[in-house]
Amino acid sequence: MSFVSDKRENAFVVGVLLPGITPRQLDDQILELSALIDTAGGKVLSQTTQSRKTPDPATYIGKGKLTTIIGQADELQCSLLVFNDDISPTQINNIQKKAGEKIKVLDRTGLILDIFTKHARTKEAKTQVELAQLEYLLPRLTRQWTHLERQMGGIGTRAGAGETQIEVDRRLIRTQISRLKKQLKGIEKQREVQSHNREKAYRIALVGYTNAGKSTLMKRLTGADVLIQDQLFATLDTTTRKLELNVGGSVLLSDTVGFIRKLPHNLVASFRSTLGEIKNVDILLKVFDASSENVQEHIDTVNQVLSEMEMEEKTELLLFNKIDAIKNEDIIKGLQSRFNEAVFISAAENNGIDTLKERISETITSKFQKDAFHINFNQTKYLDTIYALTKVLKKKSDFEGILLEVEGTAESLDKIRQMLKQ
Ligand SMILES: Nc1nc2c(ncn2[C@@H]2O[C@H](COP(=O)(O)OP(=O)(O)OP(=O)(O)O)[C@@H](O)[C@H]2O)c(=O)[nH]1
Ligand SMILES: [Mg+2]
Repeated sequence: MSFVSDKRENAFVVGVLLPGITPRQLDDQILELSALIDTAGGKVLSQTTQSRKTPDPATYIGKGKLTTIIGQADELQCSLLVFNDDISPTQINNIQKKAGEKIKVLDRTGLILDIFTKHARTKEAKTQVELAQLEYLLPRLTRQWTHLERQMGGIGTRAGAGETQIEVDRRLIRTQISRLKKQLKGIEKQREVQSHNREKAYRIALVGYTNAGKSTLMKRLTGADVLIQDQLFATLDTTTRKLELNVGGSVLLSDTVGFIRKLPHNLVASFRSTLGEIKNVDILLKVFDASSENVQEHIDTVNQVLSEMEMEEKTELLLFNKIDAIKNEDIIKGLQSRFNEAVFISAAENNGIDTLKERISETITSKFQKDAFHINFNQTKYLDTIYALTKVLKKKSDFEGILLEVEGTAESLDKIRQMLKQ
């Protein structure tokens, strides 16, 4: 079920320049919205912007302007009118009334939800998206909307539980929402068990703006066969694989869903369990597309989402990817001087990957502390765990057992101390 039909639909894009953003920023946002429309399966035929102090309470954009836009969209045979912002259910309904039956009105969240629906593969992702969609739909359920969806199909009507649920009343949707929430809780519990099993490993997650090249890097570093696409939100599920690094102890790397500015709140909330898997990681590898003009905005967005998830305090390594796509050397130099701790790579062209691995190893081992353990002969069953958790520097046998000099994280050393006490 999705908002967008298989056939490319023509879209008309509407942006409003409100105080607090510059015309240039609005242009960037509209460019990104066009990429989202493209990913959803639409094609932008035209766009327009209006400068306003506040949105029109009834129709978001001015009423006169709206009439003009609808006329133009009609002429161009656009079946989609997409707003760059999130607009209220009442506003959408009012605009939809004016637009008539041939044009569907969609806001940014509706569009992103549509892409998530299209890309969800696993049961978990599907459940999360369905929940987000139902929450989005609930206040928007009107007779007109229902009617439209049946008439038109395609972008904007793939919505949640769509065909089957739209007709039923809100009470049923609420029941479905609580059922999905329960299911997700169950999945979360399962996850906790899994991550408990992974406790022995050092954990790293790739996070960053969508389309920055996280999955490409995941594949480059671990060989994992993850989906790589020049689309937004190609990855929805977290994939975790072993990363081979010579630091002593095992290291796991996770690839995750990308972030985007104005990420719908429903989605952040329902993707909490997916992202929950990376909540306990030791290092965040923050990946950004260095060839994008909006790199600073991407960094701000990612930091903001991470702080909403209370993960802003984690140890991090900043990565600028796609340096092969930068023609002007000064851009790299500029980034290097602003972010002198960052690593510059091209995941696609295998450039800078060895340096990256070294930096990851250094980051892990810089937190290592040294300790020595005497293992009695009746404790040799613990040796495997000690080798898994630490880097063994020296090993000496004596009459009573083995003396190991090791280094590892404070947590690992603590765990071994507890284990040996038993
Ligand atoms: N030029 C260039 N393109 C790259 C590089 N790394 C990735 N790409 C391209 O960027 C696009 C996105 O790559 P992905 O690895 O899917 O990006 P992602 O961050 O996982 O994206 P989402 O999962 O959609 O959030 C693909 O077309 C890749 O081929 C790079 O180093 N240089
Ligand atoms: Mg990806």
